[in-house]
Parts: sequence; C-alpha cells; structure tokens
Amino acid sequence: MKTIENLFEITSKFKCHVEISTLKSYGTGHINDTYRLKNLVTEDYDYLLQKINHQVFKNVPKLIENMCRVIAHLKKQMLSTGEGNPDKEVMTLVATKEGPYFYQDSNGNYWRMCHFLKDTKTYDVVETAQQAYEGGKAFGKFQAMLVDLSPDLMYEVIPDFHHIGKRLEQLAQARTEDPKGRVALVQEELETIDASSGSMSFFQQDEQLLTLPRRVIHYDTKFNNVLLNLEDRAQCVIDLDTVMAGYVAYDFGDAIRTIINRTTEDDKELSNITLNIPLFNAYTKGYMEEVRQFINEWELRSLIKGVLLLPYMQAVRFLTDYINGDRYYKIESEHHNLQRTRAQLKLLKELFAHAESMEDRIFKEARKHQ
Ligand code: GN1
Ligand code: MG
Repeated sequence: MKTIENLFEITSKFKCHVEISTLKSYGTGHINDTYRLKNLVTEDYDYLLQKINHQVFKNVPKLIENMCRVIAHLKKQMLSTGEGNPDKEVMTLVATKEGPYFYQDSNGNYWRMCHFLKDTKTYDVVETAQQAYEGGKAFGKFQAMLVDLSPDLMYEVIPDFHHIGKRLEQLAQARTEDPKGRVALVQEELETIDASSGSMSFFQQDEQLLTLPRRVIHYDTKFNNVLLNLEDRAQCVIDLDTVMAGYVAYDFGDAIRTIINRTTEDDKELSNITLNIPLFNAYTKGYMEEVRQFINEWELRSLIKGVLLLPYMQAVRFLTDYINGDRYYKIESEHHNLQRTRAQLKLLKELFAHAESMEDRIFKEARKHQ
C-alpha cells in the first residue's frame, strides 16, 4: 500500500470531511492512482481521491474543464427530463475550498476528488448477458445524452488519441530508437501489426472525415467503467478523463473489446481468449435501444470498423510502450506490456474471423428500431 505523505494537506483543500486513516488503493486503472476514503458526515457515499498522471494528461485544468462540462450537461438533462437521479447516475466531483475541482500540491502533483457511490460494482470480465446488455444501455445512453453538446467545446486532452496513423508513427519511432533492445524480441508481433495496418485506416479516410459526424464521446469504454447496482442494472458511467470529440464507433469498439473477450485484456494464456458472441449480441441490443434516435447510416456502418480498430490500436499502443521501456502504462511484471500486446492481437484474430456475422447482428438490432 502506497502512503501519501501530504495526505492531510491534500484532503484539507477539498470541501469534504474524510477520515484519513481509512486511505485504501482502489481499482485497476493503468494511468492514475486512485484511493478510497471514508466520509465522516454521511453513510450515503464515500470519496475517491485521485492523483492525475500529468505526464499523460499534460493540461489538467483543461481535462477538468471537459469533465465538468460533460457532468453539468448530463445532470441538467436528468433534471429537465425527470429521468434518472443526477446524484447517483452521474459522477459528482468535489470542489476545493478555493473553487476549482482540482488541487496542485507543493510537489506539483494534481489531485481531484469525487463521490464513491456505495452499493455499486464493476467487472473486469463480463459474466452474464444481462450485464452486457446493461453496459450497452449505459454507454448508448451516455452518447445519446451528449448529442446536443457541441464537440467543438471540448479540449483535446490527448491529441490524436485514436488516430491510428499517428499511433503507427509512434510505433515506428520506437522501433527505430529501440532504447531497451526489445525490438528483436517482438518481430512476430510487429509483422502481425504491419500486415493489418492497411485495413485499419478507415477513420482517417477522406470519405469518412466528410461523412461521419464528430460527437462528444467517452474514449475509454472498458466495461469496468460502468458502475452496476447490486441487481446488475447499469447505474453510472465513470472515468471521464478522456471525454473529447470523436466517432461513436470508437466507443462501441472499445466496449466490445472488453465485453466479448472471455478473459482479461492481458491474459497470458492466449487459448483463454475466445469470443463470447451472446455477450456481443446483448451489448449491441442494449446499445441500439439507446442510440437509434440519433445514429445515422454512416455511423452504423462504421461500428464494425471500430470493433476491429480498437484492439488493434491497443496492441500498437502496448507494444510501443513495451519497446520504449514501459513509460506510459503501469505494469505488474517485466513483460506485462508484451503480454497485453499478444492478448490484443489474439483477440483481433478472433474478431476478424467473426466480423461478418457481428456486422449482420449490428444491422439486425438497428433495424428493429426503425
Ligand atoms: C488506460 O487507466 P485506464 O485503465 O482507465 C488508457 C486507455 C486504454 C486502457 C487499456 C488515458 O485506461 O486508453 O484503453 O488503459 N487510458 C489512457 O486498458 O491512455
Ligand atoms: Mg481511463
């Protein structure tokens, strides 16, 4: 367990009363450090304290501004439609006593706090079709509620986050520099990535740039970013660090990446990585029920491209980090990023084999709502 030597300094800046002896590491994020703290005032919720990784998020004030904009929009919508409880179904950030929703400590680290909703669960691996369906509803509704928020208002917190051309350039650069002498170890993975690079450029083609609408999306729709209640009903979408302008297919693809996989995203045992198609169907059903009101034909056709792109791009990102010597993602063992790369490439292989039937299913679900 990590200790935070200036914990009192940090927590005393926020408008909250917490018991600092209860500090516990929380969650499985690869970028930020998250801790849970007991609320001394009410039993209704606790607090999560997060140290924001400012090597990754270079402009924390702008990141917080994006989050606040999205949170305010979602809460306002719930209040005006009377549908949903804004305190329990949307994240709540805690302000500092000075006003902003983050605090920069004397070491230069950035901190923020939010409510931790009790009686909720997250899953790294989806277990039932009901959970997958609820995940589809949650991320679909999230997109639908943000349709009238202008993407031009959003700051690009990580430039070209899902731009596969740029991601491949970063991989090529790592390969040339080879700072840790690891390139020789990953020839097979590099070949696999090279072999598919041509088929992954869909979202960067001129035609798509002209036809696909940019919308405000989540950009990190892992299934464990949905809080489910104790009855396994979706309650709240969390981790709004990367809300930015993008294509809905990115979020669909990243969600399917974690939902359809029978195991974790970094499973060493590649034979465990197989597709759970009923979970894909259930997610797609829930998603379509929520997005049919706004999604257009071009976007529908792009969804399967997102399903193939996202595991591919994760593989490219994990491998780049492995070659660079693990500077971006937290790792739990020496070759963790290589293991993650292999797992994503195996998943991609499975997805390629089932892409046509998945695409049929997407259209089948979409047509039900026309
Ligand atoms: C990172 O830290 P976490 O788990 O929320 C990453 C995502 C990746 C994900 C892979 C800012 O998210 O893009 O999809 O790991 N976040 C950032 O598990 O790079
Ligand atoms: Mg995240």
